[in-house]
Parts: sequence; structure tokens; C-alpha cells
Amino acid sequence: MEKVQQVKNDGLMAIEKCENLEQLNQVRIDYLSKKGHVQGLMALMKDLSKEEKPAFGQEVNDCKQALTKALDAKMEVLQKDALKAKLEKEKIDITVAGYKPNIGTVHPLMMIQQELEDLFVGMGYSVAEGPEMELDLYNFERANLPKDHPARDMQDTFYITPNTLLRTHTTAIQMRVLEQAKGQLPIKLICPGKVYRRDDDDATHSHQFMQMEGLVVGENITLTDLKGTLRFFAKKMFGEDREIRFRPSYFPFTEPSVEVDVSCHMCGGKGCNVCKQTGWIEILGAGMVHPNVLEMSGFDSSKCSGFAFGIGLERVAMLKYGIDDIRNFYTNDVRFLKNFDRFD
Ligand code: FA5
Ligand code: MG
Repeated sequence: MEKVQQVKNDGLMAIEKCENLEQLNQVRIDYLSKKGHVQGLMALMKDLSKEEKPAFGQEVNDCKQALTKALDAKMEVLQKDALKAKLEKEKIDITVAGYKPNIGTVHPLMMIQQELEDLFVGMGYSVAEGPEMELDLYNFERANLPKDHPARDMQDTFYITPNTLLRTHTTAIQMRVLEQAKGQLPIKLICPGKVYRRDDDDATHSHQFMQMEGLVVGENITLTDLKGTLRFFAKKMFGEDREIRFRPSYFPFTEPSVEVDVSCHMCGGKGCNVCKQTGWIEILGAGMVHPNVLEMSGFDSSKCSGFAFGIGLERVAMLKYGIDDIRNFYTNDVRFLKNFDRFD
């Protein structure tokens, strides 16, 4: 009986001394597990007489219950302490200034592309794409530019092999679209994409830039439809007060041909470095699809006609956002790109 008292007192004392849940768990193992001190007391039973056994068993049971109760009570206290300590440690000072996460922005050229796609899709156009590495056939020959045609010099070309090249204009996509249509009318498409030329880089020229081709082919499509479409596009993109002008021009794949200029955003038309003192910035070339082009792609040019245009997206972005150097689009300076988060 003394031994039982001893185990009980030692146990209660050990529980009392515990400072954390790990220690308490160890005490629970030491005393109450199968190999623990309380179980050890039961082993003493076999040395007792039949009369003594019940009282002893009762005593051991009491001991076990007392320890269990004390362990549970202590556990509750320690758990509360632990939670309190944790809350204390993890306290958040909501008055401390936070960090602003660094969020990227849509590239200004993508914004222009998306805005133009919206505008033309709204007028019933669909969107088509094509490969950047292109066959001479689609970039030049189908565009009424046979080999050795002098107008090939208008677009100095990066050749890969004598018959493959980096497309110099999105007009190459137009030729693929015409071929795929197999003479079916009407056609009403825009084709955005990157193009490449051996141009010297300056404020308004880049050796890699973006164009968006537009193509409409059907019955009785006229130059008036083209002018109306382009005027609508220019006013929508640049506002009613920006001047635009149509200038007669030449492209082998259109007849007649025009180029469209917008009054310079930097000088308002007076003349400056950006517009090379002319007061105007050229944004697109356009015209009525040449009958040869229609015929080569399998259309009867006596039964249908069409117009096409090729817009320079960098030029549009420069005019719209007041950017004075085309190279800004390609140097990836984050300070430049960050300016566009407010347009998202
Ligand atoms: C063409 O590329 C014709 N394919 C456009 C066309 C399509 C005419 C359909 C008729 C029918 P051009 O070479 O002028 O034309 O280029 C068209 C536009 O691309 C220019 O108005 C200009 O905005 C832009 N552009 C041309 N060269 C560069 C360059 N090096 N850097 C940036 N933009 C350029
Ligand atoms: Mg031009």
C-alpha cells in the first residue's frame, strides 16, 4: 500500500512540474502505459494473499484515476498556455505598411492589337493568322510580285533560303486566306502578326514590327467602302480631332493604292523629329485588291472586287499613347511598360 502511495505522490509531483505538453506526455507514458509504473504495481498482486488482493487492486485503481485526472487537468492548462503563447508570437501588427505585389501589365502593342480586333470584329470581321517564316510564293509571287520585280526592293527582305523568308508584311497571310477560300465569297478578315525587314532602326522604324492586315472581298466592294472603313478606324482610335489624310501610293497588289497618314501627336502637325518635319505619320497602306491577285488565287475578277489594308501597330500605339521612339516597345524597360497599367 505504501508503494502505491509512493507511485501516486511521485506521479502527481511529476505532473505538477511539467512545463509543456511534451513533458506531460512523457509523464503519461512513464506512469500509465503498459510498461509504466502503475502497471508495475499490478505485477505485485501475485505476491499477495487472496484477502489482500481486492483492497490492493482498489488502491491501484484509485491511484490510476487520480493520475489520469491530474494529467487531464494539467493538459488543459498547458494547452491553453500553448495557444496563448502562439497567439502572442503570431500577432499581426496591422499598422505596419504592407508590400505591394509586383503585377505585370499587358504590353502596349498587345493592347493595340486587342483594341483593333475588338473594333473590327464589331464590324463583322474574323481573325486569321499565318506563319512568320513564309514562302516566297505567299509573301511576293501571289501578291503580284514575281521574282526580279523591282518593287521587291520596297521591302528589304531577310531570306532564309532562296524560297523561304521572314515575312515582310501581313499581306502574306492575306494570300493564304485567299487560296484557302477556294473562290468562296464573301471574305472579311483581319490578320495580325509580326513582320521583319532589313530596315535601319530609328524613331519610327524597326527591323521587326507588327502589322494588321484587313481584307474584304465580295460583290461591288468599292474604294468608298475602303475609305469609309479606314476613316471610321482612325477616328475611333485617335479621336475626332486628329487629322487624317489619304495619299495616292503604289503597291503591286492593289490598284489604286493609298497610304494613310495621321497628324503627328508630338508637334500637332507643325513638324518635328518624330515626323521627320512633315507633320504627318504614316500608319497604313491600302488599296483595291489587284485583279491579278484575285485571279491567281482562283477568283473571277469580273464578278468580285475587294479592298485590303496593312496597319502598322507600333505607329498606332505611338500616336495613341504619345510615344516618341518605336524602340521603346522592344527594349523591355519596366519603367516604360509600367506606364500602361492604367489602360488595363
Ligand atoms: C505594306 O507593308 C503593305 N503590305 C500594306 C498594304 C496591305 C497595302 C494591303 C495595300 C494592301 P508598307 O511597307 O507601307 O506597306 O507598311 C505598312 C505600314 O507598316 C506602314 O504604314 C507603317 O505603319 C508600318 N511600317 C512599315 N515599315 C515599318 C518599320 N520598319 N517599322 C515600323 N513600322 C513600319
Ligand atoms: Mg509605306
